[in-house]
Amino acid sequence: MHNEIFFSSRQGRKVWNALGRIAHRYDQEETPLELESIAHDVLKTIIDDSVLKQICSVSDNNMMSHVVIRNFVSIQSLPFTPIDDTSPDTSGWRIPASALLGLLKLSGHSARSFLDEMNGRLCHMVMPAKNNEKSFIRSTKKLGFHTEVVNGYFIEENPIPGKPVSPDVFGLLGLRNPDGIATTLIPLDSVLSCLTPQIIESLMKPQFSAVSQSSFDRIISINNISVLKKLHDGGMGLRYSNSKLTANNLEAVKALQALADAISHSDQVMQVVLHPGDALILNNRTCIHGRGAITGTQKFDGMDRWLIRIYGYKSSVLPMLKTLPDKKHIILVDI
Ligand SMILES: O=C(O)CCC(=O)C(=O)O
Ligand SMILES: [Fe+2]
Repeated sequence: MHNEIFFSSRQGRKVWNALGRIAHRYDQEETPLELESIAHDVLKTIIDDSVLKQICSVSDNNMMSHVVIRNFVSIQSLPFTPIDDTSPDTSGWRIPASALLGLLKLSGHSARSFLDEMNGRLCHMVMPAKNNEKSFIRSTKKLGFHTEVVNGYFIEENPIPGKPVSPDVFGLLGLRNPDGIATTLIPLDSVLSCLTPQIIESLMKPQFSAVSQSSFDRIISINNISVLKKLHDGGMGLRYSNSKLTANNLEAVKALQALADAISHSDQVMQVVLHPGDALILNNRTCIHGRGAITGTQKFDGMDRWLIRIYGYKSSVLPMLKTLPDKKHIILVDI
């Protein structure tokens, strides 16, 4: 099975037009769960079964670490790239947002966000921002390899509702990318093949801690966790961040260093340039990702690089999430 699917421009236009008929009726921040299921039904009538199978395989931890769909939605009109972390109030980007929601749903995932990250915003804006120093640095720096929400538990760790849970997958959709800046990926199996059995064993012991990534407004930490975890479907899952994951003893320090070395020396890094309308779904257990620095490319002229990012959870995980009563897509993490 291939990681890359190519839509013809006719198919991409079909997705835009079909979702254009429904997207204006829903606000993806208010009623995303209704929108994702309607978008799912619409996409299902457009996408053939063999492609659907490819898309679904990203949810199987033994299958594909990621899937890219080129020209998934042909972008026909778009507001300027925001410059300050806010969503544009014009509706021009609702169609791509609903396309990504529908695609995640087709892959077997429902969209969720965290109240503690950008006030619960579901569609994260990935673009250079200059609203303050912190967001400028965060949004333009090189992003070392990581998994999303490194401080979230896996379902295999039996978290009780109210504990943070890491998304199973996340989706990125390219809206603008004038400098062709790549998202970088490494599949976990290629990293594991560079580690000794002893290091793998050390990484599987609950001797690490993790804290929230910088986009969170609050520090949420989890302790006594492992870096590698056997998953329910038999595969291996990873949580990783160079800066947010710490080792709690000497054995753990050595193992984490060996992992960092394997990642930084990997010859299996894939560069995925998301052009406007390209979608990428990453399995957040079996793939690590990053991005080169975009410092210096930003112009703040409305044409800067712009991606949207949405987290997705498998249906079996949803009951483990505590959510806001009136906005069931927003996850509440207990203090
Ligand atoms: O900008 C990219 O290509 C990836 C962004 C990313 O990893 C993130 O926002 O967490
Ligand atoms: Fe990321």
